Amino acid sequence: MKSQNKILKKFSSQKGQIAILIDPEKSNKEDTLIRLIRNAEIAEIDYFFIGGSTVTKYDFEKVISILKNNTNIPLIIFPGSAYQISEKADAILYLSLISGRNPEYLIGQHVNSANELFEMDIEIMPTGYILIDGGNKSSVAYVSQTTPIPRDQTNIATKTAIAGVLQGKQIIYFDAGSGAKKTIPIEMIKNIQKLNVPIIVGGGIKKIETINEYKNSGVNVIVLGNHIENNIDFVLDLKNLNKNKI
Ligand code: 1GP
Repeated sequence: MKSQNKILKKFSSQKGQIAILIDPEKSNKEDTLIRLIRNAEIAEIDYFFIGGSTVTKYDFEKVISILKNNTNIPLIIFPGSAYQISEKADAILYLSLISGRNPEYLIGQHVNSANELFEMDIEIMPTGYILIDGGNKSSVAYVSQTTPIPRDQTNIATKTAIAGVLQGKQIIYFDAGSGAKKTIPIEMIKNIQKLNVPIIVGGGIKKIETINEYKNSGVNVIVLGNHIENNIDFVLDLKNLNKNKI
């Protein structure tokens, strides 16, 4: 466990930073990953997130090694389960699925990996992970057997985020789920600005326009997964945007 909060400080330092999410179950070919890395370096992407709901340990370790060996872009684990941990990453989002009521994703998986993670030289980032209904059933909702917060229930989402911060979470992640039809409502983000913790938003983001809206509403890190898996060259469109941070 690293004592200094290098990545957390970087999260807090700017709005509109970009993370590319790599799900090793879907993206595990070395040549494709190298192309993605090169595009990400050209576009000055801020982070790679790595993880998934149903990824195997083999694919997770293979992809994390390819990334570690080929880029200096910070590598952050977005774990789907207890075995998705590695010292090759710079940090891990230590997720508690606080929109759900499944103890396995609130504490169970954490206990399973606690000893190993404690010994690792990696930054631990306690994160309140809040699933919002994205208009379709997401794999994370299915795998975690939890119900996302309805997208018109801004009050519940806000109270959940507040409770998370009061419990000591240092980051709030609003996720509409990978491949969401509808992205996280801007209103929800505005309501949690007062908490003064970095905000991550993801799920279904495909447009520069949406990214700009999030940036202007105070989102620190905007996550893109599916859309980039389907179109690696979209990363290059993020170059100018990245130069324009507020
Ligand atoms: C999902 O927030 C991420 O957990 C990213 O979603 O794959 O839809 O971009 P997408």
